[in-house]
Amino acid sequence: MNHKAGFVNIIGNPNVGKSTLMNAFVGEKLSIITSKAQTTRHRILGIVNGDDFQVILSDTPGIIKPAYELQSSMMDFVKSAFEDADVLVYMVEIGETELKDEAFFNKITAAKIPVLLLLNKIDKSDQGQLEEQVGLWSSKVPNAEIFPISALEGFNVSEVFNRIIELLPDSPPFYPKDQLTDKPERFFINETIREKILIHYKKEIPYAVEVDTEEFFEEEQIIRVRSVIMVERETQKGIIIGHKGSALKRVGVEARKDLEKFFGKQIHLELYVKVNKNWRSNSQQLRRFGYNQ
Ligand code: GDP
Ligand code: K
Ligand code: MG
Repeated sequence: MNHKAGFVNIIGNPNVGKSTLMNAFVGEKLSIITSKAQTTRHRILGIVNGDDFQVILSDTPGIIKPAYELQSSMMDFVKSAFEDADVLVYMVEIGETELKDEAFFNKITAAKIPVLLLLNKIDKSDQGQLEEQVGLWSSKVPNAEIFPISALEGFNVSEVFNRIIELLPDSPPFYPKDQLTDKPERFFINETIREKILIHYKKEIPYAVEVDTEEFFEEEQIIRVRSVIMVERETQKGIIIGHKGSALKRVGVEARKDLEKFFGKQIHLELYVKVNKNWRSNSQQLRRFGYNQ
């Protein structure tokens, strides 16, 4: 039996549904998903194993023009996505007409590897709009195979996955077959907490926040976790904590529930908030949070 294995990189504008697709493929909630742009800050690997295949997917932050150092580091993750792929997945959503960055777009149309263009969120479109969009994208990216999909509802997702496997080279696996991702447990804890902050706080608060898990102790019955939520200013600290701690408590309760599902174990989650001025513009701090490769 031939074994196939390779790397698949998912790129596209913010909010088109890249993380939703990645999780649909992997079947676990690896990437956090919200309706806000810039939810995904890192490059995240998800690994899907079968008896005769291993697909290594990487979800990337949406393509944006960098305005501060955190954002340029996010775009370095996207650039690296062109360098090591066997298949490129370029995702657009219904109604969209262009990629935010022209240089990236030119890289896609000039790619030497197979490109699958996924037209996502077709659950929100009608037949006429769908046909018009397929026409538009097939002329814009002639080197791509186009798949209309709904990552959220799972429509056409397995067809795309099967096509990816067909396109992968014959190769032994790159990772152990029971491994799901390259990211450590602490990373998922940080991301889950950050997701709740993105959901519950408005305006600039989520973008000023970084989460760092300082302790992770796995015992027989329970996992004990302590994480710090870093903000840039005292006022933000007050907002995160909320009246009598109610806002922070809600973040903690919701994050704990998700983490208990993910780890399949009881979690004790301790959260506290700390002011760490200008972490977003400080290279040393960014490295510490895993942004600079
Ligand atoms: P990303 O920024 O490209 O990673 O996008 P996300 O996966 O975070 O999704 C952004 C938003 O689009 C979320 O609210 C998703 O629930 C939503 N979304 C993703 N896929 C679909 C889809 O197929 N249909 C619809 N209607 N919404 C979707
Ligand atoms: K998003
Ligand atoms: Mg994402």
